[in-house]
Amino acid sequence: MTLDTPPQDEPAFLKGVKGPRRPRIALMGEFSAGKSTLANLMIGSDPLPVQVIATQLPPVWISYGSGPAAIVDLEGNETPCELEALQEISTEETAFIRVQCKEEILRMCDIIDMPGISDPNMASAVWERILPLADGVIWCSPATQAWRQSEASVWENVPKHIQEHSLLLLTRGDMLVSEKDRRKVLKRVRSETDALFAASMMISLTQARDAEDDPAIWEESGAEPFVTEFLNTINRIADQIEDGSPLEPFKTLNCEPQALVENEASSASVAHEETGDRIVPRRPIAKSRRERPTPRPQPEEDLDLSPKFS
Ligand SMILES: Nc1nc2c(ncn2[C@@H]2O[C@H](COP(=O)(O)OP(=O)(O)OP(=O)(O)O)[C@@H](O)[C@H]2O)c(=O)[nH]1
Ligand SMILES: [Mg+2]
Repeated sequence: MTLDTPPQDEPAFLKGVKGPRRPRIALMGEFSAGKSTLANLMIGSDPLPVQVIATQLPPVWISYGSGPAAIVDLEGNETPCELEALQEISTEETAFIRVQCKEEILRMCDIIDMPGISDPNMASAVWERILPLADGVIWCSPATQAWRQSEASVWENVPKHIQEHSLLLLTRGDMLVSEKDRRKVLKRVRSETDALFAASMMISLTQARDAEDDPAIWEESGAEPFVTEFLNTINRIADQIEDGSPLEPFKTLNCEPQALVENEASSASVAHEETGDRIVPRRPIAKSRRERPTPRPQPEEDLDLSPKFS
């Protein structure tokens, strides 16, 4: 595998991707490590049916917009597709599946949900050809068997400039019995991955997903430090994107946990305020995936533009 150099020329399959770009974050890891659960948690609205982002699919590239889902082949030709029919896709001929939705986090970055790294039914080329296009990776590794040799051997070939904008996320933290066990695993993994990631932390994705509006459960899940590190990472990448940051400036506002912006119009108006060119990490919000709060008018100080971690 040769992943050591950034792509000199953009591959043909990117010809439909035009204009200034957002930071691109790939979600990677072994089969069933929690990548798609994380994608849904980050995006917040479960834009894709579960089976669409399950195994044996090519990378699913999710970005801000309202266009139809499309299969993008290796030459960059796009075929609109029904998300429900994606099981029949040819992974050899497909570069990625493009999905767009208008969720707040996608104003900050594109998210690429990758297939598992050692899926016996899928050639590694399927994710290897997309990986060099990512600016950073969130590597998911189940805490119960964290950081296996197979993961380490893939990661050691990932370019340094990607590694330094990447996070190691130990998922399934809830499967470890005690806090002592969690600390022990995290300590071991940190010593084994020293300098290979910008930061590493443990999370229970299912707990974070189910936290709804309960800040205590959200905090217990480990999601809070992850969100902070994630936003710091996005900020660093945005700073380094040479062709001008396409990002909407975000404003730091103190807010209560329930103060969610669900209304796109009000969200956009605040997002356009001139507040400098950095995105500032702010307090994450747990939000129900089943019942979205009704949009309600709020004074500007109460608005929150945090990623929707439902
Ligand atoms: N208990 C627990 N279960 C989790 C956690 N994260 C993910 N899961 C479960 O693990 C299973 C696999 O999760 P996915 O998100 O589909 O994993 P994936 O990495 O996308 O899997 P592939 O795409 O098939 O490689 C699902 O049943 C999730 O609910 C976690 O933090 N705790
Ligand atoms: Mg998946």
